[in-house]
Amino acid sequence: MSLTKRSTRRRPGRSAVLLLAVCGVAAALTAGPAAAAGQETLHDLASAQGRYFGSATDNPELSDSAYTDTLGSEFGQITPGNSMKWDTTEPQQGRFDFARGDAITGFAQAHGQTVRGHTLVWHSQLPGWVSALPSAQVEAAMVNHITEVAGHYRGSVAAWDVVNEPFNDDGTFRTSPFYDAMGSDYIATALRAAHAADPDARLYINDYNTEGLGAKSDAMYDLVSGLVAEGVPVDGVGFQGHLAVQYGFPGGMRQNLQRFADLGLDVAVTELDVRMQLPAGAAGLATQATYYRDVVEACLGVERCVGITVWDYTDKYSWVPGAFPGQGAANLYDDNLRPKPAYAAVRAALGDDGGGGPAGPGALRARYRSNDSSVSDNQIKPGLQLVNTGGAAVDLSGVTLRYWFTGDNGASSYGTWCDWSPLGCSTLTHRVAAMSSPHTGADHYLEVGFGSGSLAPGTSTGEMQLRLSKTDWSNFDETDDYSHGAGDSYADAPKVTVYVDGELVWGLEP
Ligand code: 9MR
Repeated sequence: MSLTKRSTRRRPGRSAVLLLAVCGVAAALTAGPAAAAGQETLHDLASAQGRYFGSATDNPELSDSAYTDTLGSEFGQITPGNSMKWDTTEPQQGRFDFARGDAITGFAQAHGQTVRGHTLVWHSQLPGWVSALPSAQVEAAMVNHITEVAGHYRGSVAAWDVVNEPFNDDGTFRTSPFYDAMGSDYIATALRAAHAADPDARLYINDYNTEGLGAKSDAMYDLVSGLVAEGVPVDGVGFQGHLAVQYGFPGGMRQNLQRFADLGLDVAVTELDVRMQLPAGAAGLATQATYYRDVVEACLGVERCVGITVWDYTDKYSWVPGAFPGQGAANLYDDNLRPKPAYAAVRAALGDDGGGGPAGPGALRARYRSNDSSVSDNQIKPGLQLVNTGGAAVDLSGVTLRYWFTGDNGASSYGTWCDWSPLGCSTLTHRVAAMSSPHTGADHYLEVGFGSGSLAPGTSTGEMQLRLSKTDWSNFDETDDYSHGAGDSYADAPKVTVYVDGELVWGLEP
């Protein structure tokens, strides 16, 4: 993205962003007009819903200008992945080094972003001298660390993860030099020290595997309920959101966030990523997109959910492959900084209506619902919509959509029908084509085209009710079909692909 574009993009002023970050309520923004030619950013979309949308980053990445172009424009909040941790900021007792953290806050200030400080008290990335301290000296060292670090960043960090990862997965307290020296009281002591050092920062406790209802989130709930009751300065709970498609989506995430909000606390998704086994296939990326969408929806469903931070926005700089060998592809953008289906899913969940979006093929997306009452009869009935999310009309004459399925046994020739379309079925073309190299879930596709016409900016074709069968009317098993979904209401469908003049512009082929 060019500097010119960046400087004209819609961005609330720093004070507005800060206000949002600290208020924890959905507030309407009085932002300037969207850049005429620029698509709204993730943060623009989130801001319109009273939230921020942020990304982690790290110092080595700041020399990658393609990376920083997007970091500085698409996101309204950043979190240093490493550079405010104890081993960086106080590698030797009493010797503080803020150079790397300052580079992050400097970047944020230059780009009108807020910063979540991460993290003051954590069992990991702790220099050896802390673990070697006699127990009686740990509290003073911890308070001094918090006082110096939070004091240094006063005014440039909007929120702190004061205590990170205090729990084991079973909900018991994790041992650490702090817990060993002070028991669980170290948490209240740390929060009080942080509040004294920076009374304006929002103070969080942050953990992973607490996104859904369960033993660990119950433990967090009990902890913060007690802190609130005692008047300890805690403002929010961070839910890291390191998810994996192979482990399922956390159960009851919205309800879980809501119960913390009901204590009068802010909640935030602080480190979102969704990993999978490599190599990433279309199915994994499509599932991943639904996880990102569901996290956004959970946050938007809770008024006190102040924002979402992804744990870096690109696979290029993900921590996942290093920590989980054989896994990765966890982020919104791929290794080449190209948006993945999850990016479109997040945009849609944030309410992107395409206003001010770019003209042209990149603005098209397919939506789908199943119109089938039976997945095992002799007809397949996809309902499709084509949406132009952009700011200019799209000529439909070169546009096609593909719905991918398996023919199963029986005839290899097909009949296709359009049962209804507000465009008029006579304006649609449809046919079934066989794939030269079948893939899992697909050996044929239904191709839908438009003889002519154009799709105005921000509009949809409306529902196109399609139907197909084999000429021998033998049955299908649709359950394993690539594009098939069970949903009976329209949703963005990255497994229904869209082409302009034969070039893929939306979705992933099988
Ligand atoms: O992203 C961080 C990575 O670069 C470090 O190597 C790693 C070391 O533990 O920490 C990563 O960030 C972690 C965060 O600070 C706390 N939650 C889990 C994150 C992923 O490990």
